[in-house]
Amino acid sequence: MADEVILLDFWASPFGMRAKIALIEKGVEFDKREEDLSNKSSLLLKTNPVHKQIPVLIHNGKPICESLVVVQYIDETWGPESPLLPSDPYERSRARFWADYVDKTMYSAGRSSLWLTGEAQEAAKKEYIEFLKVLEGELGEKAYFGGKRFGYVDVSLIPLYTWFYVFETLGNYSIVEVCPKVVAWAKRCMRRESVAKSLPDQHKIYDYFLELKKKRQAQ
Ligand SMILES: N[C@@H](CCC(=O)N[C@@H](CS)C(=O)NCC(=O)O)C(=O)O
Repeated sequence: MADEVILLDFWASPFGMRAKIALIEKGVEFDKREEDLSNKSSLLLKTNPVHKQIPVLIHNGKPICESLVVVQYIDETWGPESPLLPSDPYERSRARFWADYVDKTMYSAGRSSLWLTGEAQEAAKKEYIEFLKVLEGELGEKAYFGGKRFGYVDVSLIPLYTWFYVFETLGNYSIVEVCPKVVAWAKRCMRRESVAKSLPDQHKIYDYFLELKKKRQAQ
């Protein structure tokens, strides 16, 4: 019997993009179900009762939550010939370290730089740029974070590229000026089918964010 693979998703979510990239990389067919996050489906509430967040991957009825856990599950379940995580334990630990760094730093600083105001916003923006510079240093002259192959750290970070235009426009700075290698890496990743198919247009994200901000301010 064929596998049943369902992804509970929201199109603008960088976390959902991680799962989609990994599934496409592995050639897994999946049924993508768009969630209305202001009116969550009973399936989402049932399959992720702890966080009630997307993405949730449901494989033959079994739910897997948290995007990085989902990506690791996909990596371990399908396509061993094209692994996302390295097989060497030390290299694996490094990949996990950098994906964790992305989660702990980039997402929260990025969010703060968009939602805070005044001095706090300026501080979050500076912090975001500093975090990006650390990633620029780690990438160095490599094609991808793991070396020559597209892998786990790339999957964890590349969704943020869709939000770069929002950060640059609202923060009034240029990411390519501070982190040219990261931008060249992002463009390299965008040439992959898995990434191109999973990342929405940066302008669409910008319009979505402005709309979201307007709605929240009106509340
Ligand atoms: N740590 C989670 C974060 C997931 C997350 O923040 N999902 C957001 C969409 S971007 C969500 O479902 N928000 C709805 C809510 O929190 O009520 C992961 O990596 O999967």
